Amino acid sequence: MTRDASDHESSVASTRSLTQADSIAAIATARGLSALAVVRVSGSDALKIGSAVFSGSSPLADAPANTVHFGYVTGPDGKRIDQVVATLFRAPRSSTGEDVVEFSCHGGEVAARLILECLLNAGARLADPGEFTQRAFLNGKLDLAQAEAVADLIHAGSTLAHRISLNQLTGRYSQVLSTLRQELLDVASLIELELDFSEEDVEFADRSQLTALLTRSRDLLAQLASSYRSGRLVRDGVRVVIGGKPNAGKSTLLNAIVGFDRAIVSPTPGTTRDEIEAEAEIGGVRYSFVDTAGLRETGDEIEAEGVRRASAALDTADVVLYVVDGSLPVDTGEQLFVTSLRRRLGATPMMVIRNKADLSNEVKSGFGESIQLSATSARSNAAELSPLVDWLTTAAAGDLSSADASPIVVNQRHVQHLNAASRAVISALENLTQNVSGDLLAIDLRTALHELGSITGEITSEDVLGQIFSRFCIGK
Ligand SMILES: Nc1nc2c(ncn2[C@@H]2O[C@H](COP(=O)(O)OP(=O)(O)OP(=O)(O)O)[C@@H](O)[C@H]2O)c(=O)[nH]1
Ligand SMILES: [Mg+2]
Repeated sequence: MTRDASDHESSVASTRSLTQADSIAAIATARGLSALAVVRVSGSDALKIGSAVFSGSSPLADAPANTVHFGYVTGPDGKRIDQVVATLFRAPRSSTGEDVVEFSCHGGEVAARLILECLLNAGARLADPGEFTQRAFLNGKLDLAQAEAVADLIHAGSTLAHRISLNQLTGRYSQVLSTLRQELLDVASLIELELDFSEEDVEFADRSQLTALLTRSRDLLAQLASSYRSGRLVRDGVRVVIGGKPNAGKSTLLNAIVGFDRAIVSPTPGTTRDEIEAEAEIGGVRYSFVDTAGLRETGDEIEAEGVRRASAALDTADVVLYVVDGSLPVDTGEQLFVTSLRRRLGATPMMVIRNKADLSNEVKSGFGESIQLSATSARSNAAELSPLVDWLTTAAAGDLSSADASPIVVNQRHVQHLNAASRAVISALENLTQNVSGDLLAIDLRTALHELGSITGEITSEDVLGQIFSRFCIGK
């Protein structure tokens, strides 16, 4: 079991030597008008470089760790550039694990840029995207899953996406994975030990305990992998396509859900042509609602293109709301269409909305699962939408009430490794029941360990690291 440890050491050591020789600087805050901006420098010369540009009551380089200093950044010509507060951290107790100085200066387009120029003049190099976080990873401040959570946190577009990323950043997810990995590592070591003593026919690893552990691992891996559907929707937002025949009230429903008159509503069938999109956050999740052209055969070329797009939009939806005009007699052709649409969508959740309940509250069966409402009334009375909202929050994003209790996977890279680990564990279980030789079992366990280690970065390659950190912005 020493193989993955040495893999890790060699890959990390070579990456470290490539990237950590110099001190890096960047603006850490977004461009634009703001009260404050932050420029930071990290590396073995950070204090020397920070000191060279700073004039305060005492030199920064001599200051103790974790201290804050008021003063000025001055240019090479001695002229003051901005009034700043410099915060100083000493290795290893800093975000990157290196010496770090952070200058809080005034916001706007100029001050931060000039301070950065001063730091570069004083010997720092402009940081690559994500390089601060990459250094934190290489210095053991964060594992890879936590480092990825930093990018997700920054990109979070909804309250829940933010919370899931924060849970991942604070290490809850990594903890679950590393506990699992450690347990598998322990039994894998025993199996390998048995192989060393193969002539003596001994069993160090209790087979019933091993079966129990592998069964538990299989279930946990399956649970994590299956949380990805919800996780992805929470991270990227849920695309809800509203379809149905002309005049059913699709645009009225869109307006009611988002709370403003986004789409044109009219009694003329065929009003909506292009897709109309509007966003709303519901229950902490970001939804993008897409109103489409009413589905019908039409001789109008423009409307026909709208219908073609509407039909294509249904196939790219995460969730479909199919609106039926409930005030009209049941159209058996439409019932057949709804049945075939459900089949076509497969696992994509779909709900039939029987609209215009204010005109007729007759229950029309034959559409499968449905919700009756009045989109017109819902525009002024949000309570009318409650059954739809309740269904959406569970159907679309799954049961996320457990987001704090058990980790939700949001990263496709992780799912691939989780699925590969899961396959290896299932194979190990099969080998165990069939009593096959220990070396096959050892191979399965090693594979599972390798896959789990790839998520948290115990095992990694420069290519993977490069790919992950290039997603970051400069300064992070
Ligand atoms: N009484 C009543 N009328 C509604 C309701 N929902 C929509 N309508 C009316 O039905 C007509 C069509 O509504 P739209 O929202 O434009 O219908 P649509 O499905 O977007 O139609 P197309 O864009 O033509 O496909 C309008 O006159 C709406 O005011 C409802 O719940 N009750
Ligand atoms: Mg419309």
